[in-house]
Amino acid sequence: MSYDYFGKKILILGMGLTGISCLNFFLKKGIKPKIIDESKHPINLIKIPKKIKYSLGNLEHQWILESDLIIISPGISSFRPILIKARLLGIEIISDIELFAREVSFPIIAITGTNGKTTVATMITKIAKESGYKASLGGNIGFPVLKMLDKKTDLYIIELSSFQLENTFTLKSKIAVILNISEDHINRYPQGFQQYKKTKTSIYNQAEICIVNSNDKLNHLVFNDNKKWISFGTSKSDYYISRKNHETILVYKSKKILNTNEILLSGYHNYNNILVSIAISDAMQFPRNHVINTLKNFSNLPHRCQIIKSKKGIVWINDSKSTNVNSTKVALNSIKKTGKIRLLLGGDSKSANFNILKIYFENLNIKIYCFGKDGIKLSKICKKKSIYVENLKKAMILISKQVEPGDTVLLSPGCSSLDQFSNFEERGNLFIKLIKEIT
Ligand code: UMA
Repeated sequence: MSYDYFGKKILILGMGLTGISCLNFFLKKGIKPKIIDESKHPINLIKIPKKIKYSLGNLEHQWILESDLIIISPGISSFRPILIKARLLGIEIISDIELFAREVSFPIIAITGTNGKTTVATMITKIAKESGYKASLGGNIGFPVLKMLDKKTDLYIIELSSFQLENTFTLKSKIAVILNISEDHINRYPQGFQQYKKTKTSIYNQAEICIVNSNDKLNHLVFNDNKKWISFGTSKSDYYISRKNHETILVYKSKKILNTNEILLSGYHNYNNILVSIAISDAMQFPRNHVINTLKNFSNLPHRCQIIKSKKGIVWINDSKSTNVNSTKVALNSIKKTGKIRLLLGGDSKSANFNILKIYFENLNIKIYCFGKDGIKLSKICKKKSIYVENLKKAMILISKQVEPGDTVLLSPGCSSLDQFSNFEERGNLFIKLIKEIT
């Protein structure tokens, strides 16, 4: 079905990455939408051509109720009263994903989940390219889906957040995957976790092949409709992880696929990401040898438990992407524990409860270097193993004097970087630079 937007009053909400991609999409079709942003000084204002009417500072605008079609950016809640009112008046509100879904003719692999989406989407893109596809990767990963329409492509891999799924109705993916669902973004959903979960599972609505995590309790789904369902997770699933005799093996229907000793990534969450990537690849009939080779050599994405150096028996790991306490927990669970762990923890803790780390600190052979805005507070979680240092640089100078063969130096701050850096990338890059200077 081809959609005709001519003659419609179109309004875009949000001037971020999504809003600008939607604007360009319509401009290429010779259509001039209006655009609203609640910020008085959105950074993308310079990207708005003179001929486009825009309004800043307030969403409560008459334009909303006068529109035929509204494209909403994912950062804006669909449950805002004015948008509920617009819907009641019959005004269509859709996401950029919906616009994209209406345009594409090549297969789509759609991936969502609370954690791991970027890793799996990146793995699949690599495998698809190795297998000869001109694969494009976009979505929540930071590259709006509409921009993918400008690329020469024969396969789309899209990472989707629940926000993006909220106003998406006709996405017909070849494969839809939910990696996992745990509590997140609950403040955005008036009916709480169940509503978040339902939004996520809408990814399956019109998919051909659905890949489900057997550990997620998705009781409201009907599994015997005319779709193909593939499961992973528990030992009763099609794909699962088996741990026997100190070995961790990825298995498909009782047949061994891969021993985790053969891969660069570590940690149970990563084995799960690899397992799902194999399930997607099999469903796409990517050649197994390309799949296994790519996954064996896949190392962590920048700033995510990324091994920067392993020399003289010392491993240096950059997990600067860790901006909440749970991600530090995952990092501590995933690293190999040979000698002492030297953990760099700190920044702005956003008032989170760090006490869940206490038990880890007490049981591990660890020294914690706490820095930044909340460094002093964090050093009190396990006083006898912690030290407060003003900033990352000073902490690294201290570590350079104390580190010994067998140790792992882990930057997994568990905090926002904004107290001392512009973003987590800048924090990670400084860590990498300091490693080079020290070693
Ligand atoms: N704005 C309003 N009112 C609001 C919220 C935002 O007017 O209530 C305006 C802001 O002033 C700003 C613009 O909207 O000018 C920003 O729009 P946006 O927040 O939707 O962000 P985009 O730049 O369009 O980026 C979005 C995703 N952001 C969010 O979902 C918050 C990006 O995911 C995504 O990469 C991008 O589209 C391309 O698809 C980021 C994200 O944080 C990485 N995602 C969340 C997550 O991963 O947890 C869901």
